[in-house]
Order: sequence, then structure tokens, then C-alpha cells
Amino acid sequence: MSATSSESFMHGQRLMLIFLVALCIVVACVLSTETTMPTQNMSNKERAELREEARDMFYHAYNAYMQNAYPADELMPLSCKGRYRGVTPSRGDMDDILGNFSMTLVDTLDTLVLLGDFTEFEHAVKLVIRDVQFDSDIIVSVFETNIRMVGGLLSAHILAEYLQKHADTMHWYKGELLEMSRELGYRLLPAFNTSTGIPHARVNLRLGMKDPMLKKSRETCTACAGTILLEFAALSRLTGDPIFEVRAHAAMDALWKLRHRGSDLMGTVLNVHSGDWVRRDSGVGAGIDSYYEYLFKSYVLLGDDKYLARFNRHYNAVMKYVSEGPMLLDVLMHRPHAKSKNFMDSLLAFWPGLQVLSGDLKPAVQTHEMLYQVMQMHTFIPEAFTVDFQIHWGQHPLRPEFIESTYFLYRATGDHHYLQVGKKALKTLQQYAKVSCGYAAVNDVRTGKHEDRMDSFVLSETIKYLFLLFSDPQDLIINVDEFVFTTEAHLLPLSIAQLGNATFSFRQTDEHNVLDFMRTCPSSNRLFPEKVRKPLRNFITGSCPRTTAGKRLSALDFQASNADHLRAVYDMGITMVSVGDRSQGKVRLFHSFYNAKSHEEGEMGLQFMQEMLELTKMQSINQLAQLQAVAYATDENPQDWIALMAGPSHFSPELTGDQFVQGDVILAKPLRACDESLENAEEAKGKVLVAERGDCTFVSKARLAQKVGAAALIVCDNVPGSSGETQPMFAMSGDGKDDVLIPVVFMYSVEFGKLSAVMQRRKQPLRVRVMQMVEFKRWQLAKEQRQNQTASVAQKPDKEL
Ligand code: DMJ
Repeated sequence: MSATSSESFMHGQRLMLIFLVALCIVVACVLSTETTMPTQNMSNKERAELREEARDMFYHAYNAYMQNAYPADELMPLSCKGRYRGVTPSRGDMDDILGNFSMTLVDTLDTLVLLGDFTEFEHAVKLVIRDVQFDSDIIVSVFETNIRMVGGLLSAHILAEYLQKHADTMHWYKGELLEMSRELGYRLLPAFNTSTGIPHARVNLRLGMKDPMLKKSRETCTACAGTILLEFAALSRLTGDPIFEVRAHAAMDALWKLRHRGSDLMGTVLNVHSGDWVRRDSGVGAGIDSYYEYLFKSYVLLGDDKYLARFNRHYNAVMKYVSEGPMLLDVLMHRPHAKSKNFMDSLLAFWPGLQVLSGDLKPAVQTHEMLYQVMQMHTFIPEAFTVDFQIHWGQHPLRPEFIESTYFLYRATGDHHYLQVGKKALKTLQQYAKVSCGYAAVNDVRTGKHEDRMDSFVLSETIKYLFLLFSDPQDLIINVDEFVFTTEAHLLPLSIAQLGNATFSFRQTDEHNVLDFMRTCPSSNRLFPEKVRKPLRNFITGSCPRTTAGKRLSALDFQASNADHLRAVYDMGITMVSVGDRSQGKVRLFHSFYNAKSHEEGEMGLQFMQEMLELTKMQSINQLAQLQAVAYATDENPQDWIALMAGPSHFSPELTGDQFVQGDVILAKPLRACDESLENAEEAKGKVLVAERGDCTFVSKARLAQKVGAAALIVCDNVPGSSGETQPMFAMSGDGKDDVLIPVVFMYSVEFGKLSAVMQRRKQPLRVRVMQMVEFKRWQLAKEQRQNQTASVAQKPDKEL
């Protein structure tokens, strides 16, 4: 079974300890040559030098733009001049990014603050206020204008006010940037007048949707429509005008309704009027990427649980169908077992960063590693590459996604490997993309040929993330942990949630009652602070405890992804050898005094190994406690029972203690039990119904079973040969509602096959008990003890009676 996170594994997959779940510990004096030393640490000096190099890169690009291109939207680094919409030869759709509104400068403002260059920031803000205007007869992309311009203006406004307060500067500033972002927001709003509420892809800055060129506008991409909420919510909350946030929530709600109900996946292109899907490919890259990002970050920024619930549903689906080990391959949303492409695009490199934020570190590390290898193979990550890492599309416009993920992985793990990766990325840019007038995109990574193009995200994201990676958070002027990075790496403060949501008086969605919207300050209950910020901050700043000299690393604290931990373990004389398939993370530990750095550390190593043993035992006990059993009496003797292992569900009541449900087994007709009702509904009453996995969610099968009056439901796997003996048991997850009142358990194919064989053998219906495995074992033990007692009583000689 491939790891499906729609099903939360009992093994507690999110803990890094899980790396050792299938741990087989052999405490022995073994000399192993199979281990490799962890990545070389980077000295503070080198890190600071790289930070300064990133700063120099910024100024090289920024000055080139300001001196040769401003007030144009972009710098053309080869011709060393500005790119203007309508003046420079058109590049077709690509030019919808440009609105003749000095995009690169606006996009770059907050990077100046992060660099601590308040003087240039102040100067740049003045230029923007003086020069930038939006009343142009130009069709622009709603998505790009929002993330680059509205986002850029908003974060610059927030930081300008921050500097007024904390750096005693810019006292002349009176919120002009906020006013500009409001004006631009209004100019984007006509795009939202569609029957679904999902915005058009393009709008005319002056004429709205009245531009005749937009008459036929119908199609947009999922990411285009679903990457609005962070900026629009901030806009509403900062200006007090709810319209932006209302429209953005409505677009998100409408998109959510378009998910495929079976797979929970989204396509990439849709019709904004009919809501029909135009492209049903579903991955995490081009066309969909930041929709997922904004679901998660909307929850973080706004504290609205519904976005987390939606993100989780999609995330589970992605991990189930799209994720293939470290690779992420598009599938069809309605036929998710069919791969629709044999290549990946470079935009998906943002995904590990998002996984880090959402707490799923291990697959993040894996995908990042895969991407790093692609990068090393081709110098840069090409726009698209095949599953065997050959180039599908060789362009590389100096995108930030891979560096962004590197940054988040470093913050989360403290592993210097990510500093080394960042160094490689930085040096590569210096060697292959730097030209005398900025940084030039690479037209084809095979030839290294340049393109006359430097996108605004080079300054707003690529170099910003490099600078952040090599900076010590304490040295930054602002505490970045108190901000959410938008998809364009603009900073929106978490405190925005305190400004409240003025949109609650508007039309409610079908899923949420009015209370969900009454999150005005200081309703701490639903707001971000304690619920979300604390754990988030923890993992960014300190979830990877460093081993301090003299303090022994305990097995409980050990994280296999932490380079310091690996080093400490190594010093204690412990070597780790992967066993079997590396992707399963099975590791064998060997301890040897001979390998320890000192005798004292050797002793520590021994204690560490003992703790590991204890933990492994505890883990098996926990697993056993959750394991369910489907038990039946044997053919030979009705007193002898056999139990087959089953997994529980998150949405049905737990059978505890001596509780069990008993009934005759009956197969659902149709077997998948995804229809409105069952053909054999009458017969199923009071029985233990069996439904096959697939076509609809576990919980919908459970609801149907409950509706027809079944006593319990067994969901049997649809993957031939799967077995609880060879793969981890999991708990089926639901949709957050707790309306299922009958027990529901899951059986892998091999275990169910045994049950099915008995059913076929019997003339009578097979009666089973659904119960906890541990209770079944206790029951059997008690029975055996009773039998032994009776036997020994029977054997005792009369005189002793
Ligand atoms: C940026 O504009 C944003 O990160 C967006 O979400 C995706 N594409 C570019 C960078 O590649």
C-alpha cells in the first residue's frame, strides 16, 4: 500500500520518531562501514558571507532595474532596458502579468525592509506613491496582479507603519499604499461577477469586464481563482471594507464545491460560469499549486478551521493519488489511479515548503531531495522534467520555489544540509544567470542560453529566500515568525486576525453557521494565537532541539532528520543502517563502545539504545490497543474462535473493554456501497455488512450501512494481496462529523480473503464479532485459564478434594 495520509497511520507518522517504527535493535559490538557522516556543518562565518552575497545579488539586480528599467514593470537584463506593456513586443498571454504599474518595484518593497535598507525603502515608497497609477486600458491577470501588486502594496504598507513605530522613521507616511491597494482591489472586483463567484482570469484595469476582448472570457485555472484570499482578507481588514474578503471567500467556497467527491482532487482549468472542469489533470504544480497553499495559509492567517479541513482533505488525496515516493505525478481527478502525465513541473518545488508548514516533514525531505538531484543533474531545475529526470521543457526563469522549500526545511530541521543546498543554488545563479545588467532567465538549461527576462519574483522571492536562509532570524529587523508569507513571499502579519472579520453579515455558506464568522477581536477562541501560532512558532524556532554539551540526547527527543541528533548519536558509538526499502525508513541501530567518541559517550549510547527498546515496545502496545478484530468460531469447534486483524476508523464509536457487535456477515450489493441505497437493504438489517473500498469515502459507505440498519460495517481493501502483516494498519478518517453510530472497521485483502473463504465454505451465514483485538486476546486467555483450571480440577485425586 502506498502511504495514504487520508488514513492516519497508527504509527504516528508525523513524529520523526516514526523513522524508527520498524526499528530492529541489535545491541552488539559491530563495526559498520555502511554509515555515512551527516552533512558538513556550515560555519557562522561562511553563512554570514553567503548572506552578504545574497544581499549583493539583490542590489545587483535591483540597481540594474532601477537604473535601466524603472518605471517599467520588468527589467530586460540582456538589452538592459525596461519592459513595458504595449511598447515592448508582446509575448502573448505572458504579458498579462504586466500592467505598466512598475511591478518589479512594488513587488520588491518588502525585501528592502528585510535587508534593513530603510533609506531605500522610504525612497522607493515615495516613488511608488508618485509614479504608479492603475487607470490604464490594459487587460491584466487577476491572479498575478493580486499576488504581486496588491500583495506588494499591502506588505509595504504594513512595514511602513511598522517602521514608523519601531524605527522612528517615515512619519510622513499616511497609508497611501493601502489606498492604492484598495483602488487596485476595486479594479479587480468586476472579474468576480460570474455565476459561480469564481473570478475571471483577466480583467481590464479601466473597463473591468466591459472590454470587448474579454467577452469570450470563460476559463481560468484553479490556482488563479484560489490565490486571492490572503491579500483580499488583509485588504478588507485593513481598510474596513468587507467586499474583498467576501468575494474571495465566495470564490474559495465555489472552488471547494467543484472538487471530485470521490477522489477529493481538483482539476487545473475550469469554466467560471458553468463550473465545469476543462482540464481534469490534478497535481500540485502548474495551474493548481497556490490554491493548496492558500487553503492552508488562510487557516493560519485567519484562523478559520474550514480552510484547514479543506486543506487536509485535498492533502490526503494528493498524498494518496499524486504522491509516488518523492515524486508528484498528475492524475485525473475523476480517475485518480490513472497518471495523466509522465513529467513534473518545477512549480511543484513549493510543495515541500508547504508540507513543512503543515507538519509533514518526512515527505517534504524526500521530495526536496529528489528536486535537489534534478538540480544537480541539470544545473537548474528545468520547467518540466520526466519521471526519469530527463528534460521535458528546458527553460528556467530563476524561479524561487526550490529555494523557498529549502528555507522552510532549514528552519524546521536546523539541518545544515539545507544551507549547503542553498549555497549551491546561490553559486549557480551567480555563475550561470548573472549578467552585467541583472540576472537573466535561462532559455534552456542544456545550453545555458540566456533570455531577455528577469521576472519580478527574482527580487521578491528568489533572492529574498536566499537572504533569509543565510540570515539568523534574530538579526532580522522583523520577527518573520509573526508573519505569513504569501505565495509571492509578501509578508502579512498574523495580527491581521485580530482586526476581525467584517464579512459575517453577508451571505453564509452552506457549511457554516453565523458563529463561524463572528471572530471579532478579541474572540480568542477562534482566533489564531494560542491554537495555531504557538505550535507553529515552536516548530519554526525550536522543534529540533540541539544537543548541548553535557546533556545526553534521549531516545524520545531523537529526530532522524536533525543533523545535530545524527551527529550526537554517531558520537555515542551508534551506527544506523537502513534495512530493506529505504523509503520505508526502516533502520537498524548498532552500538559499539569502540566507535564511541569517548567512554562516557559510549555509556550514553548504551542508555540511548535501552530507551529505544522501551519506546519500540510501547509503540507495539499502542498499536495493539487500537487494533480491531473480526472474530468467528471455527468450523471444527464452535468454542474455538479465530480473530482476523482489522483497523479502526476515526468516525465511528470505539468498541472498548468487553463491548462487541455480533451479526451475520452479508456483502453489500453493489459491493462498493456508494449508491443512494443498497439492492439488499432489507437483508442487511441487523447484519455485519461488508463493502469494498473505493469510489466513495469510507464515511459515506458507513452512512449507507447505518441507513439500512446494519449492525456494523467492514470495509475490505480493493488492493489484491494487501495485508496487515506486511503493512501498517491505519485508522480510516472521516469528514469531521460524528453522525456514524455503528462500528466500522477496515480489513486488508488477505485477512478479508480468509473471512470470505469461510463464508463460502459454510452453508449457514457466518456469524462474526467485531471487537478490540486486545479484548479478543484477553477473552481467549481467560477461556484458556478456565479450561486449564477445569482440567487440573478434573485431574486431582479424590483425596485431595
Ligand atoms: C510566483 O509569482 C509565485 O510564487 C506564484 O505562486 C508561482 N509562480 C511564481 C514564481 O515561480
